[in-house]
Amino acid sequence: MAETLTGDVLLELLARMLLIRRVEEQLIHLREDAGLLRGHYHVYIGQEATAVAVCRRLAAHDYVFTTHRNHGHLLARGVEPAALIAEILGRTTGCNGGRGGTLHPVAPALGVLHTSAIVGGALPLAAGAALAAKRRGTGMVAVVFFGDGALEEGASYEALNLAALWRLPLLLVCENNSVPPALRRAGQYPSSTHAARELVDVPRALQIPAVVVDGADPRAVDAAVAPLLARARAGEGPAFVEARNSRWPGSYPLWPTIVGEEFDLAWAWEPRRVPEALAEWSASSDPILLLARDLLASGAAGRDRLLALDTAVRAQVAAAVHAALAAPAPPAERALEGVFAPAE
Ligand SMILES: Cc1ncc(C[n+]2csc(CCOP(=O)(O)OP(=O)(O)O)c2C)c(N)n1
Ligand SMILES: [Mg+2]
Repeated sequence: MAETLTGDVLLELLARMLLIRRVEEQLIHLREDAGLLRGHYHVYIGQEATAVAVCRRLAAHDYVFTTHRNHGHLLARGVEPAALIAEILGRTTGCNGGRGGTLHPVAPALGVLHTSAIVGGALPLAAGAALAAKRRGTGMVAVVFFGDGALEEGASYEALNLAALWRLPLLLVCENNSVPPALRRAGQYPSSTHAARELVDVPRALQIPAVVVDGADPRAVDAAVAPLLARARAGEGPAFVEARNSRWPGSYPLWPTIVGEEFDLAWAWEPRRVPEALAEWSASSDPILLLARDLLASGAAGRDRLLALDTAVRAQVAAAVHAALAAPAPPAERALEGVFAPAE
């Protein structure tokens, strides 16, 4: 039985969720106001609770694999915001020296060995890392975050099957991010592009235990993943979590945009100030507002404490953006370093 998260832990999780939200708002500004992001990009806004709850349960040496929607996973894992922002802007101080950009940032020291923008691409790689972890016999696990779309890819089936056959220490976190609010906690949510009745039917067919969880509730995510990680560490094999989230209205496929106005934590107690276009999502599905309201209702924190936390996060993110913008782009003559083909 997983322990209940204390108010202090939930406040820490809230701070990490706010960090992800504020970093990504700044990325949107850097593109929309300053034209500084090249290419398209994806944000994790609305899914923050899933990453912070899963990553809090990981040990320093565990592996994390993620997707095109990776910013939240990397920040939850502990990548410095300045290093991530610099990477996305293509600066030398980025976590890959500015060579990976938004789709391929890595952080090997934190076990983030690879980020695959190929839908489904991370699953076989994570299964490989889990195999390495199993052979070492040190209780390490690999966690792979992927979208519901990844279950339409053949490579995912092969990875699931091998993980089950070889009892790999692999936690599969499928982030199903377009579920209507009423169906986040339970109930069938069939996909229009998948023949399975429910996504969890797929791993279950391969004898992989699978649970559905409200991805907007960090306590629910924690309660689901804690025993599954313990099981994987004990050699009992892979497990699958379908974390259901409801899509943020600003999450247009290629060019996310701030809807209405920038997020305000005070919306937790002043819902009438929420812009019309965000009102429904904010009330039912914004994981930060849901948690802030719970912390206030339970007396774990007051408004002043929450606002102070947000002020500190905003200052941290402003400093990170400043540092990233001050860093240079890599010089053109170093473009062929770190690639397999020899520089002629
Ligand atoms: C193999 C492959 N096909 C198509 C794409 C283009 N593509 C990028 S993101 C995406 C949607 C993926 O949906 P999902 O896995 O549910 O992730 P979400 O964006 O909803 O988080 C697609 C089709 C891709 N990157 N890789
Ligand atoms: Mg999806």
